Amino acid sequence: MPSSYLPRPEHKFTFGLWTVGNTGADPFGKAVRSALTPVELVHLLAEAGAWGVNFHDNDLVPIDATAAERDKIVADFKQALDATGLVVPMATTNLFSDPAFRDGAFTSNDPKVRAYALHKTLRAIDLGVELGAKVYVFWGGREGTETDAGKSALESGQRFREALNFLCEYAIDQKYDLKFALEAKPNEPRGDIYLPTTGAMLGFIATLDHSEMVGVNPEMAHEHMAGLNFMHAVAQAWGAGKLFHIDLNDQNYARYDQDLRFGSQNVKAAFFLVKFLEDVGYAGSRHFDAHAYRTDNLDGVKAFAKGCMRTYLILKEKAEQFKADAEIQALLAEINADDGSMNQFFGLYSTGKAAVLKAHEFDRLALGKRGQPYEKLDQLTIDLLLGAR
Ligand code: GCO
Ligand code: MN
Ligand code: MN
Repeated sequence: MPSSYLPRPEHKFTFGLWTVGNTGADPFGKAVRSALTPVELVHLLAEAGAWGVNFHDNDLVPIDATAAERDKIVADFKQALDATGLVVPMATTNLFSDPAFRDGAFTSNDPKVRAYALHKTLRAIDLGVELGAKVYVFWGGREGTETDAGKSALESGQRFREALNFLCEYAIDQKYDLKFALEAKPNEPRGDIYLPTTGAMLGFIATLDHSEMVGVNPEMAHEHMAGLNFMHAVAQAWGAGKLFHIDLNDQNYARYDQDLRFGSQNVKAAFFLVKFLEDVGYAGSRHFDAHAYRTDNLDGVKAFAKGCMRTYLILKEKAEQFKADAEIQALLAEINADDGSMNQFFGLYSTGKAAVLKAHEFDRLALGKRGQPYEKLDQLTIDLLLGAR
């Protein structure tokens, strides 16, 4: 029955250096695992079966590295990629760890910080492209406020827009084959982060000079922190042609950012998400932005990485079962039944169509009497997920 759920390159599973490299440090306690080098992390990911590895500029090259140190680190990293066959589909900038960014990067009230953020990102884009990245992620972790007394939300939006317009022009100018993906998060580390949801990002993207090269990188935990349905956000992004990347993990709704192993908390939400991505034929990276429990040692980190991919593949198989299940499909056919009699009213507007529609008599009471067998369908889904079908 079950396949071996082994990850293969065509599944496009990726992890960030910061995910498997997470040492377990949190605001209440120090690291519990020793830091591995980027080269060691590449080998760990290759052994786990990942296809790709992503990084922030400073996951790879420390912020205070000399030019010679940078070149050596990049050369070693490239060698590890060659040796393992891992690719770098995405890169990003760390615009949140350094104290310089305590009040934001592109939205900082200090013009010197805003200029430094651009400088750092230009160089990080060069580094990402050098290593093969085709998607460049922007997560504005510090772009926000604790108090709105001193920072204008309107002005911050304009600053963020100008920065992205500038960076788009840079990528075009350099003839880089690169798309940008904006990642939303409602809070943490700021009290409130600007553009807190994927929907807000989509609205913002439409205001950019080069909106065609800018999409989103929705993250499951972040939409859940905002109390939203992640799959719905992903569907909106997909429908708009803007699903350039995705961050998979898990989260128990409105808590601190938990970054749990994919599918470990909300199995049903994870199922509908995987089903959606597979049904529409999403062809981008399946990136896991999560980390192992602080309780665990290195063997737990490996189990975490394998677990993310295994759960995805199990849910993918469940999605196929859902499609092949005669009883489920019969219910769906009943739910979506359409005798075509209303087609005359849909589609393109015309004066005549509106007139005929206004004159049509509807049996409103009969419409209200029709129920839908969603309880039955949902229980069949649960049975399927729990292995009872
Ligand atoms: C978080 C974010 C980050 C970003 C990463 C890449 O909550 O910390 O999800 O992990 O995804 O900085 O942009
Ligand atoms: Mn996150
Ligand atoms: Mn993320």
